[in-house]
Amino acid sequence: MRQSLEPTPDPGWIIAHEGYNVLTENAVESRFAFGNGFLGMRAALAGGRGPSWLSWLGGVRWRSWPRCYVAGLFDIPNTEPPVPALAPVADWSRVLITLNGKPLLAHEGQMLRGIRTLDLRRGLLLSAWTHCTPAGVTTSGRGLALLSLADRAAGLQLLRAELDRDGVDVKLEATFAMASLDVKPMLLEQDLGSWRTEVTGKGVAMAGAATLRLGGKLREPERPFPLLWVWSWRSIAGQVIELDRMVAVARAGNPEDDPAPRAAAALERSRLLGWRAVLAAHEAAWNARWTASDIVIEGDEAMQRALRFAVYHLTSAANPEDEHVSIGARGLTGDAYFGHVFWDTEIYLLPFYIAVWPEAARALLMYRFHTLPAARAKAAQAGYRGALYAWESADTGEETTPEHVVGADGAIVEILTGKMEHHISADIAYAVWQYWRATGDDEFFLGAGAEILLETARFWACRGIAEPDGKRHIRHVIGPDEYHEDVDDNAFTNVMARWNIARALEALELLQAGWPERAAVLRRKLSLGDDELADWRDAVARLVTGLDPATGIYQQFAGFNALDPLDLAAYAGANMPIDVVIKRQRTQRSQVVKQADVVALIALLPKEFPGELAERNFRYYEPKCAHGSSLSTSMHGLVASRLGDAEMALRYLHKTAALDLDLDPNSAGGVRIAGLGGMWQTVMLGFGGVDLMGDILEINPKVPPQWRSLSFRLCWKGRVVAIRIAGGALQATLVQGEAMDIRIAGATHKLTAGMLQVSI
Ligand code: IFM
Repeated sequence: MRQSLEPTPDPGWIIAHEGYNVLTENAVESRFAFGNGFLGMRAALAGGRGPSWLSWLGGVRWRSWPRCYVAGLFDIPNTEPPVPALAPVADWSRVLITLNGKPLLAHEGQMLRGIRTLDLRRGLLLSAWTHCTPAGVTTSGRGLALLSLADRAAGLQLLRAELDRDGVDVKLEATFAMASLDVKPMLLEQDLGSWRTEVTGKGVAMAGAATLRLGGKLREPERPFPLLWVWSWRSIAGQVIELDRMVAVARAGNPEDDPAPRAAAALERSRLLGWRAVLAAHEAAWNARWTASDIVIEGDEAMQRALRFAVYHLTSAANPEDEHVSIGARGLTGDAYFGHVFWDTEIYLLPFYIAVWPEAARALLMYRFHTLPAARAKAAQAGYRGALYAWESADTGEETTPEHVVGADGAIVEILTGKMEHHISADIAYAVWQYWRATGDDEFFLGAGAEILLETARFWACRGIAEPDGKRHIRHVIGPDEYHEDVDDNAFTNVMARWNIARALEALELLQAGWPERAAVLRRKLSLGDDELADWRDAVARLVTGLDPATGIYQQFAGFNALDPLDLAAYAGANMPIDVVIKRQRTQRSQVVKQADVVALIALLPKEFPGELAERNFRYYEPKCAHGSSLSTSMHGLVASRLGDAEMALRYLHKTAALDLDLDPNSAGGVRIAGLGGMWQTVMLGFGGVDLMGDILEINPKVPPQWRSLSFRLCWKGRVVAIRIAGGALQATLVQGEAMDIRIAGATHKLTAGMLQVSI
């Protein structure tokens, strides 16, 4: 049993943090968060007093923020402006220990050892501590917490501790600490509680069970209140204290649905199994995920661990069983962005799921299908046809971007992204196409994907208006570079829009050829006539792209080249974002890019940048980018690696890895999951050279010379293929599925049972 609470011995699977620092604790809690796509928890110390704040000159900010989130449980809290936000539920892992009437608190007395460990291999948060109180009583112990990947409703907490002396009056309370005042209690029984969100009327139920053993003997708890267990006893030195707690959670989407019976049934499942079997099933589920998704790098230990950290959080964030939720910008690890879903999911995360967990990718795309009606409504409201997805989306798909926020100087700042950042529609279409290409999931395409492609294409054709210059323009948008608002003909937006329309036309042709009846039904459903298709073709031909044929440079948006040049290198030492350093207005007047924009386009549509074009545009825009978003460095790393600039690519890769591993204060609001997905892309799609968009699986590796080998698995149209790149050769093994074609470094091979080795 002791083994269960000890980390996997291989350091390649371990992220550990020793000590407690009030300034970085909130970032540690995000970094060590754990989850299963339905539930997510921040890694606050179980023995703490709960949320705590740190005062600073401008007010207060939180230092510890224990939170348990349930995917899709959105309410509209009493905030200004009122936008839907994930409603946190009870922190079911809180433990309060009192020794001779005094609470045992980490920051009082002396913490002789306090270490939190993320066991990536097993999906566990582990802790170990030795603490001496001001009265000189030493306690030591270990903890384990998990949210089960085998049964997403279930959580488990184990605590093992001992005191160094006899005769101390000990009280241990295992509590369910409520996090949100905005939820109304509906039911409180001994082991079961149920609540409803105030405004949206969604339900959540939590059931709990706790046992305590002293020296191996079960003790009966007092139950003074539902979901509270209290034990009191007099200590014996070295006597082992064992607390086992199980929790089960269920969500209900509407007031008619009662989640309580489901939570109770889930708890019963865990109880029947017992904690060892719950733990074993969870570890087996993680093992299966790692078999599918582990990437092994020989020659770069730090990157090996960082990459596993990324895969750990990506795995913790998704739920293939729920197609009505998606992944917010911080997963279920923090409050930043209120749990809202951005383009981050389709552009930064989806390639990972498509390649190693297609079921999760499908569920995420189905979320976009279920929110298509809201996207149609948003387009219609703005005067367009087709589907304009919400820039920030929650449960219904309606636009949830706050219309304004209060800036650091107290002034109101209008937020225009919800009104203008339209490229989201093309980003979703891109993900749909990529998923279909890589999986061959025709059922998804026929039932959902094609409709998304057609409706987004319809939006773009309507959005790109013909003007007297004979071209079609997309005006009044914001591209990925959000420093420049309300611009015309943003190259990223326009080229993605054109690509979206072209793929919709191609999809329709494929549908008509392969499934003529389904194509006819869909066209009837969407009232898609020949005239409209002709207009789409015209849009493909006439949409402005921003490419200057004389220079081979895509102008980021109309007028970008006329802005003031800015020497970013002169601000290299500043530890604030450039728009704070030079202020908003000067930023808007300058040729400074917030995050990969044209560079993101090179990454997503490399075929639009043949020959020298990719290199030329990358070298032009890379020095202009201030990386004011965590989404930026990975795209630069991806493009640099494809261009063969391994040194620069590695630099960007390590920068991306540092986002959450170096305890950047911005991690406090949750891990930057898009950065983690981007890291995976730099390695797999960049250095590994995997192309998920082709007609057959294509691999053009460019592994940096520092790495002795790179090995991974990926799914392709129902097969599983294992790849190892080392010593100038690529080995491909068909692990599962039928023989297939594979293109390696430009040459096509047949991959059958057994191993294929190709010199590269
Ligand atoms: O989607 C991003 C956006 O591109 C930059 N600001 C943060 C958002 C959420 O991560």
